[in-house]
Amino acid sequence: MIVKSAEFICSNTQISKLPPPVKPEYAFIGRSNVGKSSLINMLTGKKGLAKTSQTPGKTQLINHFLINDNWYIVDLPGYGYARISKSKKEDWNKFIRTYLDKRESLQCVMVLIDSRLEPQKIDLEFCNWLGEKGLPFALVFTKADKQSSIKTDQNIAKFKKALLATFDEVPSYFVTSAELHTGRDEVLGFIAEINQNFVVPDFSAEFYK
Ligand SMILES: Nc1nc2c(ncn2[C@@H]2O[C@H](COP(=O)(O)OP(=O)(O)OP(=O)(O)O)[C@@H](O)[C@H]2O)c(=O)[nH]1
Ligand SMILES: [Mg+2]
Repeated sequence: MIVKSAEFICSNTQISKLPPPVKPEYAFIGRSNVGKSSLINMLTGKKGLAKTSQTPGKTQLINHFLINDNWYIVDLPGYGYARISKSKKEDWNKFIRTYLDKRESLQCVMVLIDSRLEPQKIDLEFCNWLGEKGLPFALVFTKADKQSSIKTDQNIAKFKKALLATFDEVPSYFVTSAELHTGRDEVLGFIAEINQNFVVPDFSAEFYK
């Protein structure tokens, strides 16, 4: 897929203020600082599109970006950020989980996993929650430039094995580096294929007012 245009549309805390669900949408989610915003910038080829930061907790809202006037990338706040208060964490849970569970046009949740780490409980729990809700997801291993490909492969193998404790099969997965542009064609190709089969879902026009 060639990305001809990528534009910021809106930031939201309210689900009813999101754009009407008439275009296919892909949510990028993962632990705080895993590289969600960097990956979005790499995929779109626009450096400053999504705000990145060395400080975890940068992205706080549901951010919609329209690609090629045809589909949405959604940048979400990270989970598992230790320094936010308990009540804020609960807010995160409610708000993001409601978005993921209810968004009619959401085609696939792109779950970002830090390729440098052994399987983390919080990531596995999140995948299991997606599985329970029947939400399609793919794994995107990030920051692959930070260690040898052998180490990356070992961590991916461990993650797959851990998932197989609760899933019958491993979902699609991608190895990426925002730094080296690794995995760009693969992730965009995956999305392009799903976009081809998109049918505008039933939704309440009253709700999105
Ligand atoms: N070397 C390397 N660094 C990366 C890569 N992706 C992200 N980073 C760095 O990791 C840090 C966090 O990146 P962000 O893209 O802001 O992460 P995020 O997941 O959006 O973070 P929050 O919005 O705070 O949850 C930044 O310092 C990035 O430069 C990568 O592929 N390679
Ligand atoms: Mg971010």
